[in-house]
Amino acid sequence: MKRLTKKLMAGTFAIGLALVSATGAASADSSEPIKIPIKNWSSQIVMAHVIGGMFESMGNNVEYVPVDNQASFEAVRVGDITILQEVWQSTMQNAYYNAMEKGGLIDAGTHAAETLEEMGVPNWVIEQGLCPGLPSWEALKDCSAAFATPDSGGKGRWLEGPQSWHGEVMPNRIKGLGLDDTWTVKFAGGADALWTELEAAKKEGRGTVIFNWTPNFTDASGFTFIEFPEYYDGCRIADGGTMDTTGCGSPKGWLKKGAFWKFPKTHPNAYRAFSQLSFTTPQIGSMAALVDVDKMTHEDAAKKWLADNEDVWKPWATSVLGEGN
Ligand code: TMO
Repeated sequence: MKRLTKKLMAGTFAIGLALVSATGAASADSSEPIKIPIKNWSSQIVMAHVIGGMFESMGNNVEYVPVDNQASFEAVRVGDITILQEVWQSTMQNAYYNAMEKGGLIDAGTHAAETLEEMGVPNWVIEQGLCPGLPSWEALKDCSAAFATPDSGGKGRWLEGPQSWHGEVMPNRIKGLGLDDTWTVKFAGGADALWTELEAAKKEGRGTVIFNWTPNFTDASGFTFIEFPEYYDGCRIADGGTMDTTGCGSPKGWLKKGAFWKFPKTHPNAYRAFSQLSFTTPQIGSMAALVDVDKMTHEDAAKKWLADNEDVWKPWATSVLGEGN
């Protein structure tokens, strides 16, 4: 009996070895959960569950960790979360590179999608002539009255995202452009408040200027970003700029991934898949649309997205060392 068990065990071990060499993996992933951050906009949350589903298909354990956007860069640096799946250049490059400089955060590659995070208007604001001259920012000098709200003290209102995304970038922008006599910035409590405002303004037939971004579900529904003076590195006050330069617009930027530096060691297979993963603008827009247009839960949206897009993500999950890596 003992002999038989030993033989069986030896056989199992041999099969295990064969599997390992067939996939080319030097070692198996730890069973410790991969900790994936949950923030407060739709594509980020759906993508968290898409990536989590991919990891689970590979036999990994995952845990979802709600985290404040700015705090997430320190959290990943010290390993409280394992990955960052959406690092947007305009709102997050400083936190990203600061954490990297301190040590503990590594660059895990760049998505195919180009990004823009900028103030803008739904297309019908332009079509109805509520601010002639848009999308040039100079048009704002003469149309603020059409964008006043009960909370704006008679000025035109920009509805910015939550302050945890952008800090003082937009209030500084208004001052830098000399628009602060006629325009003011209010911060939304969350992304949903931006979409609620879009619907309310349309119903009431009034103008609205909101913060928005691409990739997003609004790529398909008609949204125009305002064209500000061109961005360059250092133009913003937080980056060493002055009142003369901080009127610059947002960069047409990158969308990066990041990881805790130990992730490639503890979970070599999951890390390899994550480093290869790259989403396009329509792919990320569709993740957001499943929630914000189709009103699915984030979890169901991710399940549907994974089922509809196996040809996109399965190659990353089954990739082996030496193939495109
Ligand atoms: C960080 N965001 C994409 C919501 O601007």
